[in-house]
Amino acid sequence: MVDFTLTDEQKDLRELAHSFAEKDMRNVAWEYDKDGTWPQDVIEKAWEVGLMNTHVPEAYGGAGLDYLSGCLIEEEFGWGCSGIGTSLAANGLASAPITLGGSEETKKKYLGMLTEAPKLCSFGLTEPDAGSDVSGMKTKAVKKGDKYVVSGSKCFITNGTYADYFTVFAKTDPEAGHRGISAFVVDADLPGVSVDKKEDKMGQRASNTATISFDEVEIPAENLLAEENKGFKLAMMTLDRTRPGVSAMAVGIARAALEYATDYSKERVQFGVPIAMHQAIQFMIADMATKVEAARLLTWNSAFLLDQGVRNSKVSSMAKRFAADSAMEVTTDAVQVYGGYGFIKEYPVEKLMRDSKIMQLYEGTSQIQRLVIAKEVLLPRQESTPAPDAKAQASEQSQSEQAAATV
Ligand code: COS
Repeated sequence: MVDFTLTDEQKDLRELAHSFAEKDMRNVAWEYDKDGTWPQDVIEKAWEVGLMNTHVPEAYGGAGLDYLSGCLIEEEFGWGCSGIGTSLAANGLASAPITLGGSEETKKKYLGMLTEAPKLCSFGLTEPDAGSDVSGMKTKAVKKGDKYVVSGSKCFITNGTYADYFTVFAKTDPEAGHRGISAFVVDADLPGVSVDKKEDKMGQRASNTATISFDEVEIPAENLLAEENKGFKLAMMTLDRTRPGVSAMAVGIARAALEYATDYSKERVQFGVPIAMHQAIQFMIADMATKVEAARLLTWNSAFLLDQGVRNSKVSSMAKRFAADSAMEVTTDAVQVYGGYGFIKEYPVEKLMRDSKIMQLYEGTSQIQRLVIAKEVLLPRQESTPAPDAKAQASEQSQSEQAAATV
């Protein structure tokens, strides 16, 4: 039996995240969205109050929070502004490969960097010709003595312009398909690293999305994460751990849209009564509320499994698929409830509709999630992937030792 009764600590954390989302995100969200401005001040405040890097283990200065707690925070980020929320959460994606596969030295240096100051890091997996098809990447890392030389280009990199370092996936054995990919930490200030392009996006405009190029960048061999040629698995294990957070952010967007639509339906009068009195609107509100609730339950379950040390690939993809698609549907319906006003920027729901589209695209499209789900249903994998984190910490076994053993 699953019991989702939140602990007092989790309730306090949710309250903290909600009040931050209300006071420091929502009230500036539309301004940042309009100009596509980088929310540096919000990032610094979030870092100060402890709402960033929450999964970094305590040993490296982080909060070492469980995944369910992380989802509580990310739902509030989605509710406040998912554009700013994505900027705040992106360190979690980029640092997970280090937590999972970094040596003790690497973890001390690069995880410690995030907790000592409001620094940022970015996850470099996607390339112009390799999005869903991770194995098709062209970026190469060639071993030369005690260094690797990295060359290639990564696109759609969240926080790319402002990152202090990148976790980069590159081919170390180009003939070996997914078994020839390795992962590295690359400092952003190394010669040969350049930020080429900041994207002008439809939604989540407060988040920074850039193309990063690596021109013969020399990195120390000890910046290799996990073992050589185990990078594909490291990427998949990372995404298993971060998709619950993305799902939670989608739940937050949908919840915000539901709240706006509900309030509006009680105020807007047509045919002599508030439109909430019309069954056509009631049925939409009922479906929207059901989707929010179902998406949250799947999301919490995907995090709960991780917190129990159970492999969550299938449920993680189910949560991401369902929550992202639900956010798109619920925000579209919210615009419908507002009628013509919903299409106008002066009203809040058009931003939510634009913001939710990316939820169906980043960290794996809804179609990729279905591929993962189908594979897991048709060919279930037997091995379990230990969740790092709270439990591993409790047993005082280093996360990387545990996880790297399975990468
Ligand atoms: N955990 C650990 N290992 C995993 C894993 C997981 N969740 N998923 C797959 N693997 C392993 C498999 O066990 C297999 O190992 P072997 O080499 O020992 O056989 C290997 O990885 C390849 O797995 P699989 O055959 O399932 O890979 P496919 O190429 O069929 O599918 C997809 C890979 C399409 C699912 C993958 O490329 C993917 O997730 N793409 C989307 C990437 C994405 O989300 N991009 C967004 C970037 S972040 S914004």
